[in-house]
Amino acid sequence: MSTIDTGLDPHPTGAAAAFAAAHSASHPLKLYGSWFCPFVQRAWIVLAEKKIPHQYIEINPYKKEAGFMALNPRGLVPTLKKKTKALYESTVVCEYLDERYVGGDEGRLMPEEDVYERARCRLWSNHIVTRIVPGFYRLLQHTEDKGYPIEEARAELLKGLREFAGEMVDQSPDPEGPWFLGSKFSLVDAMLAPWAKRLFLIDHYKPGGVGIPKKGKRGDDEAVWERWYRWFDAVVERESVKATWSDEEMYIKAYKRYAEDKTQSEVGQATRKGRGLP
Ligand SMILES: N[C@@H](CCC(=O)N[C@@H](CS)C(=O)NCC(=O)O)C(=O)O
Repeated sequence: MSTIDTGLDPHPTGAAAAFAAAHSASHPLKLYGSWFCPFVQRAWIVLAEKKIPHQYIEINPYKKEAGFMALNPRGLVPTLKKKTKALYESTVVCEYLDERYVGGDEGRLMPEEDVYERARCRLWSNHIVTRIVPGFYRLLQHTEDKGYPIEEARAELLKGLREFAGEMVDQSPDPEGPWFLGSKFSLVDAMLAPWAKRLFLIDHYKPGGVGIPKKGKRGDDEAVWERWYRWFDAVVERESVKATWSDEEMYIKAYKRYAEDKTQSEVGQATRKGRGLP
């Protein structure tokens, strides 16, 4: 059997190693995760934002060990376990953690009073899940032998990012930001942060990189891309995002299998086959 995915480095490094170590003692609330996984980082960010006591358990989800499959028949991380109950799917896990635990400086990460604003947050989380994240993998996994040019994959990702930034310009209660909801960090920010942090991998591995147009060369989109960078600069500096991040070179190593399109991960296979992500 190929070890391309199962042979990944087994532990977080850098700040994420310290965060994992600080949450290694046994606790009834357990997060099963993998240091390299952006879906896990979503849940990790919410745990950090809300200062939720928990136990972090690092696993390799590609090994499909029986004990893990019994918790999550999909065999994916993040998987959350609370006493005898389990939950999975990062968006579901994050909403659960936000609703169940009140703590942290920010309080709830979804708007509480305004039902429309809450629905709008779900709409743009859906945009991240169905547009930006698939676009990220399609560009990162692009190779010369694909039946479409890299420009097509790049345009798809840029469109998703531009629409997200455009929404912040047009609709945010405070268009200055920096967050999706203006001055308040929300679940929408946590949903996208892990891929924002990983955009550098596309610049590292793919000719032309992400390709966000340079200042002064953005035509009608100048304000939109300015807003994108205001959000991006804030998100990569957010304490919860930095605390759940390993050493940069470890991601470069771990994502080589995506860049060469050799991963057997479910995300990688779905991207290759043009199917929806797991
Ligand atoms: N839709 C899932 C996706 C989770 C996911 O794909 N996690 C990856 C790691 S980044 C995984 O567990 N992969 C195992 C596999 O592909 O076999 C979520 O949002 O939680």
